[in-house]
Amino acid sequence: MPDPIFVPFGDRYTPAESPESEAARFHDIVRRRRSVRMFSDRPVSREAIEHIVRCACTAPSGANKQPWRFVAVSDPKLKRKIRLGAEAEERELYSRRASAEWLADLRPLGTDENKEYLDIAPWLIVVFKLSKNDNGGRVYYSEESVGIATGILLAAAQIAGLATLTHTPSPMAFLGEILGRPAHEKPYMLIPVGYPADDCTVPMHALARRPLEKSLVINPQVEA
Ligand code: IYR
Repeated sequence: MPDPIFVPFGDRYTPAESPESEAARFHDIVRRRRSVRMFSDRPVSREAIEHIVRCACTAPSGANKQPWRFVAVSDPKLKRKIRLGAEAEERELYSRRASAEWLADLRPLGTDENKEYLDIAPWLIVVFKLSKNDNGGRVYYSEESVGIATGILLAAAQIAGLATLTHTPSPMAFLGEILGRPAHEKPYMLIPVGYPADDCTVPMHALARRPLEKSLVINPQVEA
């Protein structure tokens, strides 16, 4: 087992402005991210996708095992297969699997089993979570690690001016089969990436964010 080696924290990010104004500027960008289901077929370069995934891969992960794989798909035939696979699962969900409560919760989003956007968006990034390393070794906190990486991916796409959707057709085993992934790669999320269609609409319902006081609690004082 090699001894740990420490090096000076050199290449630090030091923004020009204060933490308050830098965070506020970031908020002004991320608050405008919307889950988009109406994409334009306008192309997005492979280079843009590479930069976005490079951002995602900076995520912290348990013991730095980086338990993720991002499979980027632009090939129309593959996208079609993915669409058909997703629609088959979603048909089951909407007609049988989902409870009445779930369907009622989805109603304001106006979603259904039709997933045309999987054909239209120029890229589908399929996120896989590794259940073990490629060399068979252990991974740790993979759910958290891949979740963080996916969050950074969404933010990077937003900064790049690209829209995304966090799509989770369930179950997602068909993605591993269509994309020929090994058994230790578990489908985690399907993320269409592209520009919104010119006439894109988004559900009003999903715009609302709770006021900060409902999400942030500071210094709760509990009597001993
Ligand atoms: N996966 C389905 C259903 C769905 C579920 C949730 I929770 C959402 O927030 C949105 C949709 C679909 O994509 O239609």
